[in-house]
Amino acid sequence: MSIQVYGFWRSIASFRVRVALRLKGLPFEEIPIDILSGEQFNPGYDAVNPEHVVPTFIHDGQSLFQSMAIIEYLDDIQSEPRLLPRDAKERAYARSLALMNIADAHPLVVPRVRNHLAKAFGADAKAIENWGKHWTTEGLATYERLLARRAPAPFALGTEPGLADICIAGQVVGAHFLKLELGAYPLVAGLAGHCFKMPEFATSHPFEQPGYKTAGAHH
Ligand SMILES: N[C@@H](CCC(=O)N[C@@H](CS)C(=O)NCC(=O)O)C(=O)O
Repeated sequence: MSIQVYGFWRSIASFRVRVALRLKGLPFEEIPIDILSGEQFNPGYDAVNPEHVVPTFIHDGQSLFQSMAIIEYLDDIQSEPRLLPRDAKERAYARSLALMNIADAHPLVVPRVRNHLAKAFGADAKAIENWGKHWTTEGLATYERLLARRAPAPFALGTEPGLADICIAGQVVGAHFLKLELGAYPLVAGLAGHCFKMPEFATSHPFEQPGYKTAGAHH
C-alpha cells in the first residue's frame, strides 16, 4: 500500500494525521506544502486539494481530505490498534473530544484566519498573536473542564491512545507555538505528557519535523 500526505511541519491537522499513521504503523511519505508562503493556493495544489489546505491524504491514488475523515478511514482499512472505540457511546465521546480541537478551537488560528485579521481589520503581529493565545487558551480550558468530569486513565478514553488524545495533543502543540504555560491545565498537561512520551507522538511534533529544523525555526 502506498500512502502520501501533503502536509506541513507546522500544521496541527497534519500532526494529527502523522500521529495516527504512526500509531497504526503505516509508512508514508510527506510532501511539504508551505502554507505560510501561500503554496496551498498554487494551481498545482488546487488540483490536489480544492479547499487549499493540508493535509491531503493519498492512498493508492485516491485523495482524502480532513484529518478526522482520514483518521476514521485508517481505522476502516486497518482495524488495529483502534483509534476510535467500537462502543457507540465511547465513539461519540471520542468524536466529541476530537471536534473541540478540529472544529472549534483549531480553525480560529489557521493562517487564512490570521491573514484575514491583518488584511481586513488591520491587525498587527501582536494583535494576531493575542488572538491566537486567546482561542488556544479557550481550547485548553475546555479540555481541562472535560477531563475533570472524566479523568484520563491515563489517556482520554482509557489505557490506549486514540483520536481524542491526538486532538488534545494537537491543542497542546498550539500552546507550544505560542509558548503558553500549561500550569492552569494539569489534566491536559498530564495527558499530553503521556502522549509525547510515545515516539509516535514525539516524532510527529512540528518542532521535530525537518522543515522546522531548517527554514521554519524562526516562525
Ligand atoms: N479541518 C481540517 C483543517 C485543515 C486546515 O485548516 N489546515 C491548515 C493547516 S493546520 C491549512 O492548511 N491552512 C491553510 C490556510 O489557512 O491558508 C482538517 O482537520 O484536516
